[in-house]
Amino acid sequence: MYKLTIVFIFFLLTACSEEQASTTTSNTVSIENAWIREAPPNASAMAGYLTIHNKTSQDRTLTFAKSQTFKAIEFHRTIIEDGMAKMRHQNELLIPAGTSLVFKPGDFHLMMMGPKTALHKNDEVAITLGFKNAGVIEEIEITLPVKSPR
Ligand SMILES: [Cu+2]
Repeated sequence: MYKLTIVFIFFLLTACSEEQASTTTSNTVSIENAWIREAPPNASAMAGYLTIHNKTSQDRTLTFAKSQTFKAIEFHRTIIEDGMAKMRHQNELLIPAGTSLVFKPGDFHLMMMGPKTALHKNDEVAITLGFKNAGVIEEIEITLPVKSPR
């Protein structure tokens, strides 16, 4: 029931915020600036970015992401090692109370693997994020538009 309420609020917000940057708010975390980097139609993976705000007084841990549109979604971080950019898999990501976690090019990103359909600019992809707090998993659904980087 709790999850259903969150999803419902999200749809209400998106329905009337065409002009604004899309922001998903629940009574736990809020998400903004979510987007997927446009890639060639045959790309085996795509990168997704977003900002997660945890304005609550309790820590949250991002534990999974999933989507019907991709075979799997992992959390990665790009790091520079010996002058080379490498991607490190992150099992889960802690978002301490009162802080934000930013996924951006050259840093944390959603590694969205195995797109099941060719995605083009302006397509929208629904994904579900799972957050853990004191052993309870909360799922939040968001949509990410496909964009070309500025
Ligand atoms: Cu990656």
